[in-house]
Amino acid sequence: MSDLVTEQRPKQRPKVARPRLYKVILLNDDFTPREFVVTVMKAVFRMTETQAYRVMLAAHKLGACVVALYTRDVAESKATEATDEGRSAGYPLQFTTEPEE
Ligand code: TYC
Repeated sequence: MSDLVTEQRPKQRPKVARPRLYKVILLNDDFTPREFVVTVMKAVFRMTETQAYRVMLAAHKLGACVVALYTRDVAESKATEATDEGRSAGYPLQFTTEPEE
């Protein structure tokens, strides 16, 4: 038999805390055409026509709708990109972000 005493290693904790997620929220307005909202969401958020149409309609009826969840940097850059698409076309379309609970 070996005389080696093997010390127990301290319990290792995974140092990979889950990053906080941020919601991208689509806000309704009275001026942006529905089809334009759908086109922007398909392009920026990689949605299908059906998904984009449903989110657009929810925002239209309720005032706002969560589009997707991302890490902070991705949420902010997609919200900015989508809002800029509207501004470039002369529409007040707005996307905001907020942290998930
Ligand atoms: N309310 C707009 C209209 O009637 C369409 C629209 C829907 C605009 C959703 C923005 O987030 C929005 N033309």
